[in-house]
Amino acid sequence: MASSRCRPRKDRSATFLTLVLSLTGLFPACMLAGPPEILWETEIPSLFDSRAWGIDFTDDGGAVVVGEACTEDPDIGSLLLAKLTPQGGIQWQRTTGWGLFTSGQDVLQVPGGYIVCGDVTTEAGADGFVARFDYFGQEVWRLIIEKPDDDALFDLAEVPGGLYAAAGYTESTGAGGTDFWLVLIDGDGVLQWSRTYGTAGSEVAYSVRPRSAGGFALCGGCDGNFHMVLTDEEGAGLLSRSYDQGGHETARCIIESSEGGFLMVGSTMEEGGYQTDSWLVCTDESGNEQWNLVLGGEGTDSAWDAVEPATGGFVVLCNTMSDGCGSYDASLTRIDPWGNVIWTVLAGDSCWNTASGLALGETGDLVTGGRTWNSETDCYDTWVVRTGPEDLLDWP
Ligand SMILES: [Ca+2]
Ligand SMILES: [Ca+2]
Ligand SMILES: [Ca+2]
Ligand SMILES: [Ca+2]
Repeated sequence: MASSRCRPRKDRSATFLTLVLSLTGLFPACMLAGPPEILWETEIPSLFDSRAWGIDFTDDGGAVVVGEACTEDPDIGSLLLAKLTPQGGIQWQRTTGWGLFTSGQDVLQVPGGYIVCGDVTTEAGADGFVARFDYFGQEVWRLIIEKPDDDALFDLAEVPGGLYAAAGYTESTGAGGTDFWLVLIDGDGVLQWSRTYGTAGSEVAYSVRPRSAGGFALCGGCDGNFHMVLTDEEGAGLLSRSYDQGGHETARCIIESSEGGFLMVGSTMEEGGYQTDSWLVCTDESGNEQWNLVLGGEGTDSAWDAVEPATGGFVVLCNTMSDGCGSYDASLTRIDPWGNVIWTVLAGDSCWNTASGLALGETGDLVTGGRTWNSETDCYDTWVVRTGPEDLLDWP
């Protein structure tokens, strides 16, 4: 790897501003926070390009990542599943596949193992799948949902009652073009129901979460705008809304905040432009916009995932070419519930470093998964970065 690593940037000016605002009563004390330290980075080497798409903490304090590992032929590849120890050591890694190319998009730790979703490409096109693996990464079952045209499942969420929801897009059924696609399965991989949401235009869902009021919240892109769908418990659509920043917008992640509204994060690109910025939209529980925020600089920026720490507000995972050590770096940006930036931590070296999955541990640790350029082997390796909890005590 390149030797010139830079240290995570501590944004003391933002911390100081937060402190001043807090002392003047404009901020609740819980929003006093400094950036976390990066505890470790792990590169999982592979013969050809590999990457993580999704990540979760495990009950032993380690992490599980899922993604894909290519072969010499970039059209042939396997699902990559790897387990890391709490210290970042590679406990095991497995590749498995059921077609020409199997891509793992998201992973959840569940009792006794892991649930994964993604897509399998065969000569006939792409199909969405959900699969279960045991604690050591051996397949327990798989559900490949065969439909005639292209379909994929990008995000997984645990649903009360031992059920799992997966969301993505389908070209095979629905209102035309691609539509949001939501499936509900039980812990044995039995499909409970499958629903689509869309118009004659092109809708792709990237994220799903169960709502505290019951039912589901989905987000993604629709004809160049952020798009949100809220459903009831049976998946019947309740609300469908788009959010436009005037250019081409795609939402990658939706989370419900403890206050009852939703945060969507993704990217926006000016009409006729070629570089994106990260874009965040926060709504109330009915999808009415409360605030929105563009994050980014001169280079390309995009937001991929978000979590809500126990102290409220959000941590957003972005990839940025505007800041950091060179090419892409991954950034974690702490946002308060009103859309103010509190701190940013950057991870990466002078080469390409991007992350697409973010998970929050019980003690406030963060872990991200993506890919990093390995200049010795000239290929992308799977890359995992873990931080400690944010700094709630150490003030300048
Ligand atoms: Ca298909
Ligand atoms: Ca459609
Ligand atoms: Ca737009
Ligand atoms: Ca970099």
